[in-house]
Amino acid sequence: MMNNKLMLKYTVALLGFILLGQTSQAQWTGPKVKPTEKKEIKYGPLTDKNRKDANMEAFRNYGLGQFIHWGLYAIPGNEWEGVSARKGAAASEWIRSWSGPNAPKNWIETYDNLYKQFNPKDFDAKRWAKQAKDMGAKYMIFTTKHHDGFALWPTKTTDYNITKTPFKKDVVKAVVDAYTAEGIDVYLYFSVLEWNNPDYFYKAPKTEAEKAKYNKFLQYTRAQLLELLANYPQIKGFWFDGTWDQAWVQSYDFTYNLEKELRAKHPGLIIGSRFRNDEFGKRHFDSNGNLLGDYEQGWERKLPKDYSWLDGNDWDAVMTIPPNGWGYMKDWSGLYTKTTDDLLDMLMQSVSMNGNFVLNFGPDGLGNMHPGEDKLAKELGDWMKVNHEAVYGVRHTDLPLSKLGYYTQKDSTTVYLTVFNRPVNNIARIAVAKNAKLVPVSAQILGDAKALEVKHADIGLDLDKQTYYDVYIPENYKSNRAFVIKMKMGNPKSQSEKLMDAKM
Ligand code: FHN
Repeated sequence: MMNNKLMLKYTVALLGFILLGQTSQAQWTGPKVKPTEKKEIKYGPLTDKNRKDANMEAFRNYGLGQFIHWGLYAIPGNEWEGVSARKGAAASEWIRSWSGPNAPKNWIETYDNLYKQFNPKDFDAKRWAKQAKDMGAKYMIFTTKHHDGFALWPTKTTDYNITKTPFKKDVVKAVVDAYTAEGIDVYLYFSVLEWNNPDYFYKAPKTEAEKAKYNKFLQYTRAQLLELLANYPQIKGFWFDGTWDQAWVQSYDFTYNLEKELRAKHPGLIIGSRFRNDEFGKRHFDSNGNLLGDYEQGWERKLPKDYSWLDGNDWDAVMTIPPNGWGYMKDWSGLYTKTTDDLLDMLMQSVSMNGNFVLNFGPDGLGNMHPGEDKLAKELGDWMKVNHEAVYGVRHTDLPLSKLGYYTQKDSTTVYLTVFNRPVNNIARIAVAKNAKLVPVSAQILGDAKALEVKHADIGLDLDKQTYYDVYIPENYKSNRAFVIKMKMGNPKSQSEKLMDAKM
C-alpha cells in the first residue's frame, strides 16, 4: 500500500522523471535524433519495422480508434464530497495521488476501499460498442488495470479485482465480446506500475531481499498478462503503460523474454513501443534508434508536425477531450474541451501522416459516457458517415503540403484533400511537381455527386518547380465543417509552357 509519504516521494520522483525525460521526449518535438555511433544491442527489437502481416496491415488502415479509461477512479470523477481534485491530482485517473490542502482526510484509504461500492448499474458494453461503431472507430483500447492496480477482470493473481465488488461480473470480457461483435478490434491497456502493490519498486531493487520481492512482482505481472491472453483470445494487442520506473527499465532481460513469450503465445500480437527498453535503458527506440515494438506509442496528447518526424514508423496518437484527464471527470466547466472540429483536424493530421487517431472516453462510475463525449461521438460519426473513405486505409501523399487542409491517398489515382480552411475565392489550388506524371483531372466533394471544374493554372512563378491545378468549389456549396475534395489523378492534358526564368 502506498502511504501519503511514499506517494509524495513518488510524485517528486515523477517530476524528476519528467524533467530528466525532457531529453528523451525531444524525440516527440522534432525529427528523430539519430545516434551517431552504432551499438551492439542484445535486447533490441523483436519484430521487423512495418510488419506486413494481416494484423499490422489492419492496424495501418484503422484511421480512427477509441480509448476507454474505466476503473475505480470513475466513482469520484475527479472530485470528492463536492471538492474538486483538479488542483490536487495530476489527472482524473490519478486521483488516488490527490495531495495538498484540499485532499480529503485519509484519502488513500478511502480510495482503496472504493471497490466495495463499484456497481455500475448502467454498464452496457454493447451500448458502448454500438456508439463506437457509429462514431467510425475501427479499434478500441480498454483499461484492464490502471496504476491503482485494480483489475477489471476476475484475475487469480490478486483479490483486488472485479469479483470483489458488488458488480462481480467480468467487465473485460463484456467489453471484448461486445466490440469484437461490432467488428471493432480490441487492444488491452495494461499498466505495469501499481501504486498499491507492496512488491512494486520504483528504483531498481538493490539487496537480495528487494530483488526477491521485485521478482515476485515481475512474475505476478507475467501471470496477469498470460491470463489476459488466455481469457480474451480475440484481442489484437496490448497497450502498455507505466513502464518508466527504473526497476522495470533495469529488468530488460525479463521484459525482452516476456515480450517473446507473449508473442509466441499469441501469434500476430501487436505491442507498442512503450512496453520495454534495451539494455542501455533506451525506451521506445533502442540505442541505435530502432523502434522497440510494432508501432510508435509516444504520441500522447501531441501530434507530429511533419511526416519526416515519424521516420516511416507505424504510429497512433491518443488524445483526451479535456486538456488532460483520461478517467471520468464529472465537471468540465472552466476547461477547454476539444470540439468536433478540433478532433477532425487532429484525425486528418494523423491519417495524412500514416497514423491513427485514438480519442479517449472516460465513462462514469455507473457506466455512462460523459454527455460531452456522447455529443462528440455523434458529430464525429455524422462526419465519418460521409467522409470515411478519406480516413480508412489511406496513406501519406508526397504532394506539396496544402494550406487548405490535409491530403490522404487511397491509391496512385485517388487523392483526397480534406479542407479545413475554405479558400475565400472558392478555388482549391493543388500544387504538383512540374514534371508530375499524375495530376488532378477530375474532382468531386464527398457526399455530393456533382463534378467540379478542374483547370490547369500555370501561374508562372519564376524558378518554380511546381505547377498548379485549380479545383472550383461551387459558391453555393454550403459547409459548416471540414469537407473532402476527392480527386482522380491522371496524365496531364496540358504541358506547362517553358517560360524563360528571370535573369537576375
Ligand atoms: O499515467 C498514465 C495516464 O494516467 C494515462 O493512462 C495515459 C494514457 O496514455 N498514460 C499515462 C501517462 O502517460
